[in-house]
Amino acid sequence: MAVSQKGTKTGTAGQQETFQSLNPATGEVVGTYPIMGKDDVQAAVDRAREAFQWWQSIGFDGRKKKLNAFKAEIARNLEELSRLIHEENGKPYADAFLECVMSIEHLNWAAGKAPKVLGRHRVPSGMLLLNHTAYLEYQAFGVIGVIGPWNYPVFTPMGSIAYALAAGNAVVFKPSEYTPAVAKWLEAACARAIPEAPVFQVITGLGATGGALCTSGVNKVAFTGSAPTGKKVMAACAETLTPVLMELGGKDALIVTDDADIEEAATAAVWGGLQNAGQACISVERVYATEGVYDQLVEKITEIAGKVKAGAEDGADIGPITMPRQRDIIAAHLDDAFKRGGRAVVGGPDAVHGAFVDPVVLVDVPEDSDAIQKETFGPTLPIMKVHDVDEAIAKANGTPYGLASAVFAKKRALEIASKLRAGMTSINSVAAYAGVAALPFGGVGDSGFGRIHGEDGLREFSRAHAITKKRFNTPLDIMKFDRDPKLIPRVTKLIKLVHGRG
Ligand code: TXE
Repeated sequence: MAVSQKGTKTGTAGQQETFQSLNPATGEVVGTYPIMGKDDVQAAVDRAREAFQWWQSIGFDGRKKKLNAFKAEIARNLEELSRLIHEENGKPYADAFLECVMSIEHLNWAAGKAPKVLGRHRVPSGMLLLNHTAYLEYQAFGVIGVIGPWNYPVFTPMGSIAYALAAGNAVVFKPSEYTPAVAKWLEAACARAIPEAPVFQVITGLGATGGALCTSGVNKVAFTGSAPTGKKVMAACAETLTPVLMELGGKDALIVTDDADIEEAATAAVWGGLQNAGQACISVERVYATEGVYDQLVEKITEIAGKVKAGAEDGADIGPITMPRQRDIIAAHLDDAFKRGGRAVVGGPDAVHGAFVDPVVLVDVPEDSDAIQKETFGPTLPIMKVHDVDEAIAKANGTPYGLASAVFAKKRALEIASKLRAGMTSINSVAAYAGVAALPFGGVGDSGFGRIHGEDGLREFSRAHAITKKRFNTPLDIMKFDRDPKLIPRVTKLIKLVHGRG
């Protein structure tokens, strides 16, 4: 049986090559899928282009009804989808369930808010053009290509899919080769809810299939994955000036100050760092604690994290590492940390075993080591002592990434949050922003650009269209050649009167 997943070409179905997705805990085959080539991808995009025409024709209200039916289809079959995620991605059922529930919330919000956020509305036309009515409307791009990851196989791509569909686009989705079954499930659910046209299709394959999507003539590509692959996607899209949205990795910091609630901070740090075995772009990957609370925090985190169990059995808190080669990265970061003086207060050098990685809490790790600077994407949590809040902020901002962050503090919490170079910050919790549909999600620097979720997420999948409508003529019309010679002096006077006194 093929145990390595990515790139495992397992055979041919007729002329078509196939690949398998495997249960990362057991190695059992979850499904066999075609490796789609350029022609298959093009055919899907062409079908999407046609579906887009119908999707447009039913308007915002029609789409809202249809997307609510899609949402209901997911909600009615929540257990089945959660079990499939558990099987194909490896995460515990409860975590799979949580990501489905959050995705339903987002689908609901996007469908409900799209008419108001994107629909045509009046904006002030200003003093010089008061004889015009000004309108702003957001129009769909057409077909959006979504390229997704495996770590949250529903929640992450749905951040693009739901918002792109609600904005009036058709979507062609290339899921990660580690989680095609989950994507096909979503496609089938959407087809049951919206049988009229394939507004949401899934294409399966490896990296080259994603590459083919980039050059297929889609009107925008929303990519979630690693920065190196993101650069390849951008380069491919540059050939056709196809705009891109980049949701890349992170090295998120959690700051704990002297006036924080230590019990709360420790509980959240352990959850934020270890849940989904640390395989989240918004995982807590570093903790900075000020001197006054450092010892107490390390003690509390040690106590809580010491009880977190990795395994496939019921009751295990974290599952296997989904992508086999990630285990080498985690092991290398740990190795580097230990060689450079780091110590484990939970777990140790033998944490990586088989498909699983046991939680590791580290202290005394130098700031320039891989465990502090690079994305580990595993259940490891380094805690660093800092002299004061300013040092914590400087260190939190000291990597090329800038996705999310968390602050545990009382007095200066909002001030600290505003100084963090990150797209999102939760105060006295972790990852709360991801569950607030109205808040945008995305990063800066090596964490990418563009936003999913919220009003920004809806606008990300549409283009602004500015319209003016002249209602009557005024003597102040300077936009013609045969204007009254006295007009410019008059307007000069007016402008000075209105704007010249500041
Ligand atoms: O990502 P890739 P992988 C990080 C995490 C992990 C690393 C690699 O650190 O170790 O990325 O994970 C498709 N043109 N994140 O290998 O390679 C590919 O098929 C177009 C962070 O999964 O970036 C898959 O569907 N597409 C992240 C998707 O890109 C291509 C979540 C992601 O693959 C392609 C996951 C190409 N040339 C991993 N090559 C997050 N931001 O949450 C590959 N793909």
